[in-house]
Amino acid sequence: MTSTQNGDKTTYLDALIVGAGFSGLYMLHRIREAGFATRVFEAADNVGGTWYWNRYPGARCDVESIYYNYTFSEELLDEWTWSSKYAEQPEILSYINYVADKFDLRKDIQFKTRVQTAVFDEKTNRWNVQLSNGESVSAQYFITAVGCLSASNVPKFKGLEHFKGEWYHTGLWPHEGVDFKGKHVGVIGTGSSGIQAIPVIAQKAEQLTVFQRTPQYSIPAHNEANDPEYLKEVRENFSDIRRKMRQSLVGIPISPGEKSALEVTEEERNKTFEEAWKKGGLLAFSYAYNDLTLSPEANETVASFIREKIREIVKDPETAEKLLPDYFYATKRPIIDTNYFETYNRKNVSLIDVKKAPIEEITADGVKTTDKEYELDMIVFATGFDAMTGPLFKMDIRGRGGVSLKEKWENGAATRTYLGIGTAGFPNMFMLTGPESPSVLSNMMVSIEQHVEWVSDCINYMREQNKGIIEVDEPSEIVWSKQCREIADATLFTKTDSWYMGANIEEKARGFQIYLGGVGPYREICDEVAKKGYEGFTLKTTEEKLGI
Ligand code: FAD
Ligand code: N01
Repeated sequence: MTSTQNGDKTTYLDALIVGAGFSGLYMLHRIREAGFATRVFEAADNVGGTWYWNRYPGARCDVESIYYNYTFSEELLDEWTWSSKYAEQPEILSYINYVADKFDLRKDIQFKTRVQTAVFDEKTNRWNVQLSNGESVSAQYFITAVGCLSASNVPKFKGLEHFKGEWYHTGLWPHEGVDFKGKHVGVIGTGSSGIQAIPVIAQKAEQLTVFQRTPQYSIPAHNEANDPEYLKEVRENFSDIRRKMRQSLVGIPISPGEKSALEVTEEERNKTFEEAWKKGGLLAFSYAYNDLTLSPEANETVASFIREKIREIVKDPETAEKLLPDYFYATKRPIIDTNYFETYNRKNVSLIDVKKAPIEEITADGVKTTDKEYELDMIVFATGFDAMTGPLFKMDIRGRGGVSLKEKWENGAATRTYLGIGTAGFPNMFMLTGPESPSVLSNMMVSIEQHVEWVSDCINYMREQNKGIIEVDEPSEIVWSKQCREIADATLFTKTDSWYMGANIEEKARGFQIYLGGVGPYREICDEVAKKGYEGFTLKTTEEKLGI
């Protein structure tokens, strides 16, 4: 509903959703079906989120496609066929577009519109939202579906503005593509994005120079076309597969090994690791034993095995040495690749260690480290994202008393949520895959569907109970945040500088913001909270709150 008063155009909604990626689209479908007046606002000019923005060469998922899709609609599962084990970005984006059309979602999405500010009005108990096009929206519920990895990070290198060539960030890739033919290209960053892009760029560029700060463990993806017989079997058994995904630790229907890496002989361990290397995949190594992310000694067994593989693949011993990682395996996201280490055997590829000789500045002609200047026609920043809190802090979100989320969380240093879904002082605000939920340490499709379903059930419950306001109780978030930290501190995750820790952004506070207890146990906790009438939250009618 839109009303105009004194020339101000305000749209009135039951629920406003920010973002049209996997989360926002399903959220829209779910609550619109339940009869709520809902609208999505999206900065891009189309649907897709991650898969709209990240169009760099080689981009694909690292969770098998058969698990990396929506599971809420049997019809949709039957209609869509993934061509390969790990679908490429264009195929995933086509899938998202297909979903948007199938469920007629576009009519309730406003594209090219950024949510800039969202302020909770304590008089009306509604969110007043300002959009980048100057329009205003008043909504009862404010739902962020902004993603954990949607705020691209180009480090503040001195001199970038003087660079004469072209430069790109993997997460803001041009739609028309980039022609590397005959070019001297520099790639800065060797995380998942860099490792996917480097082998593809190397095949096209005249010369590729990789600027590596932290060497990475990466294992072969062994991507392949999906066998129709296998897909038939998956379809026939999907109810069972879905149940296992939901009950699992990371949203993929397999369980970690039951033994410690240290309780078997070196020979047995190497046999297991050799099989994992041949099989490939995200969990092949981390799930081989039960203590690889808990015990430094156990972790070292897998780390040294992968280092040995790198030495075997990379022919030049000096380059191989530079590529050897030394942090705890899997405490940065494990990476699966197609010919990554092999790429360093190409004559047109060179590797620069920028931990040893850091980048000083970007010059008009290229990249200057403390050692020398490298002349380049193009620079690709594969430098990642201001993750988790980044996309939330890009909006000015203000709760009770005008306090901003950024202030409340002390710029991330004191992030506090209850279940990663809500935070005290911000009534009727839900964060899909928010900080302190399993989010990025799971198959995100499982976590997204679980959050969307929990939030829509909650909003339905509120309507049934004639309640208008739901707000996290402060003690609940204190306990939840403490529990998140304790679980993380018992692992090796917090012993490594990673984007999970906020360590990739200079000015960002360090802190682990992911619930590591597993998606299965997490779902049970959330279900229990709902069953007990949303225990840990306070629910009120708007009249109660207004004191009428
Ligand atoms: P996003 O897809 O990030 O969508 C958020 C949307 O919100 C964006 O379109 C953004 O433009 C919009 N937005 C943000 N702020 C505003 C604002 N203020 N106003 C308006 N719009 C706004 N996860 C996996 O589980 N498996 C994988 O294999 C996998 N592969 C990945 C590969 C890449 C290259 C990247 C970057 C991430 C990958 N992820 C993967 C994580 C991925 O982000 C999630 O799986 C999923 O796509 C997130 O969906 P989302 O809708 O929650 O967020
Ligand atoms: O980003 P990253 P990403 N100078 O932060 C380096 C998902 N994803 O886009 O490690 C020099 O991992 C930085 O070095 P260091 C997935 O969840 C999935 O690759 O900080 N270097 C690092 O090497 C993933 O984890 C897929 O020392 C600098 C790199 O840039 C997440 O998105 C594909 C630097 C950034 O790596 C992010 O991945 C892609 C500087 N100033 C993404 N600043 C799949 O395969 C940063 N770096 C599914």
